[in-house]
Amino acid sequence: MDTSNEDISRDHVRKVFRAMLTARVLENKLGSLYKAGKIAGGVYLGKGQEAVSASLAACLIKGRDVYAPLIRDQAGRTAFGEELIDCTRTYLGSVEGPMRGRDGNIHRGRPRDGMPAMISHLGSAISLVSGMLLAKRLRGEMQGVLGGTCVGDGCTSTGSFHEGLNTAAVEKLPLVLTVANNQYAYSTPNDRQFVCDDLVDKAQGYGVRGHSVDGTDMLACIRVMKNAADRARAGEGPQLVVASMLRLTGHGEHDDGSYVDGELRESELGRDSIDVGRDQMIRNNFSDEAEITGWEAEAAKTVQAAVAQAQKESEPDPYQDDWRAFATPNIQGR
Ligand SMILES: Cc1ncc(C[n+]2csc(CCOP(=O)(O)OP(=O)(O)O)c2C)c(N)n1
Ligand SMILES: [Mg+2]
Repeated sequence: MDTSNEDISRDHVRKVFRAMLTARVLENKLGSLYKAGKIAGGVYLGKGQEAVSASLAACLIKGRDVYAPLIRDQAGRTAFGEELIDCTRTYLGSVEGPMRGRDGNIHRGRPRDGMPAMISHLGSAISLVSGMLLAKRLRGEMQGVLGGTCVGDGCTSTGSFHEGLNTAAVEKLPLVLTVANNQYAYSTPNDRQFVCDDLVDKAQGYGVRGHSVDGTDMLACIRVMKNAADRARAGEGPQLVVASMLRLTGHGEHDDGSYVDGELRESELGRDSIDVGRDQMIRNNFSDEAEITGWEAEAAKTVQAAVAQAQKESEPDPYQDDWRAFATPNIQGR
């Protein structure tokens, strides 16, 4: 195993890679459904960012920890334990979904499982996770708890980022804040976004520990994220992890991403973390070609079943709906 962290288990690595693979199969399907006009609203994918996403969420324990996924975190959602049916029901507007068919695509969550619904891509999750962690502290439930969320490079220029990270640092909260630096905020490149040499330099200004990682390198992401998670859980306060890569798709499926620099695409940043991960799995004997092919086939079957199920379910009925928030039981008790 080419990672120096002895306490990273084989099961942990396999879990991360399978979540990445499943997310990619699901996202390919979502992209096709969007292009076929079967999805109302936007589709926002995390292609290329799976390693970062899954390796953070794999460090979190559903039911105990707090995880606030953003639009590119399908792999993280899967690693955290979100059922695929929650995703397909939300995208396809099923009343059986966690948002009861009333909220579009990525704004879904299950707060009782420690996974709040996404508010905005631009930093609101940082304060949200911090607030949930503070609540746990006040209730005396903080022992060993961890919170995690992931934002983009563009988010680091917002007031929400500053306020959220600063407060988390002052309160010394057990938070892993990941920045997926995919080099663009929609079409705005890094050099129009910030002038520090490296986003990880910002950690020092907040008095938190910073970590850098190549976001296309699955094993490196697993190692760095586990280290950051262990430190936060142990009481060292917030950890800022900056991972670099490209998104291998548009900002959303409506966007062809043609503004992305061709040289960047050809660089190491343009590698596909799934290809890198597959190679690492085989080279380090975590799995083999046949097993991975089997995982892909299984993912395709599960995704197909989740889409078919959601497609045959009803939309919400405005005359029946009680219009309360999803966290409040509705008339059907969902
Ligand atoms: C306050 C606010 N302004 C603008 C938007 C529209 N918007 C959503 S994501 C995004 C770009 C985010 O870029 P980045 O943080 O780098 O994340 P990435 O999309 O690259 O993952 C923008 C401009 C928004 N959701 N909220
Ligand atoms: Mg970005």
